[in-house]
Amino acid sequence: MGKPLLPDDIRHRVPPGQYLTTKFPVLSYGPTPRFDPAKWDFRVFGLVEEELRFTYEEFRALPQSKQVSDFHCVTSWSRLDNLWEGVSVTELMKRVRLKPEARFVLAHCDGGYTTNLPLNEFLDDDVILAHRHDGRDLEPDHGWPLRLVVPKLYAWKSAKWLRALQFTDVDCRGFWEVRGYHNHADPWKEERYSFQEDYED
Ligand SMILES: Nc1nc2c(c(=O)[nH]1)N[C@H]1C(S)=C(S)[C@@H](COP(=O)(O)O)O[C@H]1N2
Ligand SMILES: [Mo]
Repeated sequence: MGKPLLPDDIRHRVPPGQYLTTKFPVLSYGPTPRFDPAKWDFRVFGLVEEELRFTYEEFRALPQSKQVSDFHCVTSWSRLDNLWEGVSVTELMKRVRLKPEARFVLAHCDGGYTTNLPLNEFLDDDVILAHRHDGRDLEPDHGWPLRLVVPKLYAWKSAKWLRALQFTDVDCRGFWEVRGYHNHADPWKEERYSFQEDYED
């Protein structure tokens, strides 16, 4: 038996090689870090005129917004219409003065996970630093208290337990990007593996 056909408007939102789920699987390398609000901070450093450091309270006091977006994991599940709440990157960047040489961002997480993005894609208006998903605080396994959400790229770029953003002039590959995953990760181009990079412009 074939798979039931999806309505066109939904089908066009599912990248090649992906199937839909309404579950929210947990994909983590390593254990879920413990969260201590007294010790937690969020930092912005690297190619900025002034480094920033927010305590948990300060970060939570920043203006909030909501985004609805789709989430595509390279292991081939996609979850549509996720409601994310938190601080949009647009809002955060009102407080950051980038040096002109800044061209890339490296996200740093509790536990040592990292992932890299080109600056222009990080600055996209759907990128958000989220603490809530579908109307609830994030579960610890899904990145509580803060995760990056980058809807247009495979979900390994959506760093959980985010603690810092580093702006750089050279591209520094992150945790999965040095372990065989594609540096860019566009699900519509199926940029899954680093060996594919050799065949691209
Ligand atoms: N810090 C951290 N962030 C991470 C990961 C991780 O292992 N550690 N896994 C990534 C991968 S591979 C995916 S698919 C998504 C999964 O998010 P979820 O577990 O909330 O579904 O988180 C990404 N962010
Ligand atoms: Mo993933």
